[in-house]
Amino acid sequence: MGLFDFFKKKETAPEAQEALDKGLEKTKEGFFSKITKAVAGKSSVDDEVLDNLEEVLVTSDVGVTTTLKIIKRIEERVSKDKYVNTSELNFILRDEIQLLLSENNSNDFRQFEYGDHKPYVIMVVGVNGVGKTTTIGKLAHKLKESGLKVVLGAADTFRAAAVDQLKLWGQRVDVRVVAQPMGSDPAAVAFDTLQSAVANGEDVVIIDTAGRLHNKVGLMNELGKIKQVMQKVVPGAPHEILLVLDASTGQNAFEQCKQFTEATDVNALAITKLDGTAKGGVIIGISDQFKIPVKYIGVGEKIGDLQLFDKKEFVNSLFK
Ligand SMILES: Nc1nc2c(ncn2[C@@H]2O[C@H](COP(=O)(O)OP(=O)(O)O)[C@@H](O)[C@H]2O)c(=O)[nH]1
Ligand SMILES: [Mg+2]
Repeated sequence: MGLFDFFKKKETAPEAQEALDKGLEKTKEGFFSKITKAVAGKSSVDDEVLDNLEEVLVTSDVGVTTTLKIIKRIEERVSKDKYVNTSELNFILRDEIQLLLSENNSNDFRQFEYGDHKPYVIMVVGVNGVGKTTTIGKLAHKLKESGLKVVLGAADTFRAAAVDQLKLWGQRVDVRVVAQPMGSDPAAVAFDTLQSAVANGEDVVIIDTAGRLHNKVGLMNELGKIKQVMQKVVPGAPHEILLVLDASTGQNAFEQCKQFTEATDVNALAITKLDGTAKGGVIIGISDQFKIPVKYIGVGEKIGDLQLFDKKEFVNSLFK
């Protein structure tokens, strides 16, 4: 089985769709009841309806810029025929959100080619508590299930608990973890991990980092140094810089995305904790504003609660 073939499996798995629907429950409830209220008693899409809709999108954490874009498109679309009913408006809104998402990053994870890189190196970044280590554990599990040899590097050496937590995930999913004592140089851990991955012929390396957002220059230096040593061992590494964002933080997630994309070459996003929040709309705004593909979504704390982000499924689920 090729790299990342587990994607294909997911497409047909009804339990994945179920988990997504369940994970988005809170977002959907908020979204829907608000839309229903926004258009209650109206038989046409007038300025008031559009204003209400705008408010719904903004309060669903889609973000102001993206909301205005969506409203403008709906305005243009209904300008000819203002007499659309609620279900038609729902359809138009769904359609526009889907279009917007597909314009922003046409690359669905399925289409990415990983086969040329061995080991394929993923550096995971993001502020404390967003779900980096958990996402790494879940991802390692999926990759291992699909027959790949995976190794994890505990380069979040800032807190002892962080190293232990990764080791625990390593035990749970039965993958090797390279670690040094707390306070060690994160770059040295990354170096060791890559070197041993090459020696062992492992397929995927995932490096956990502390990603402390002390200040931009500090972050840039820290991540830059890790990248540099990686390249000494595996030219072109890291192939993926995965920024993890916690959906439940809403607008803070936008700010973190801004800071991290300025500090390093983030080329993939994971949005976690969609299950616990009504702020799932952040995915729409972040995709639109940063044009970085959302690859993974976290819909729970369990080992199986990581999914590939599928725009169409996501929007369908949101409007179900
Ligand atoms: N409900 C839920 N909790 C999550 C998800 N991802 C991570 N968490 C929880 O978020 C907390 C912080 O996660 P952790 O991986 O330690 O974050 P890190 O500091 O970025 O490494 C933990 O309690 C995780 O169980 C998710 O998708 N859904
Ligand atoms: Mg961690």
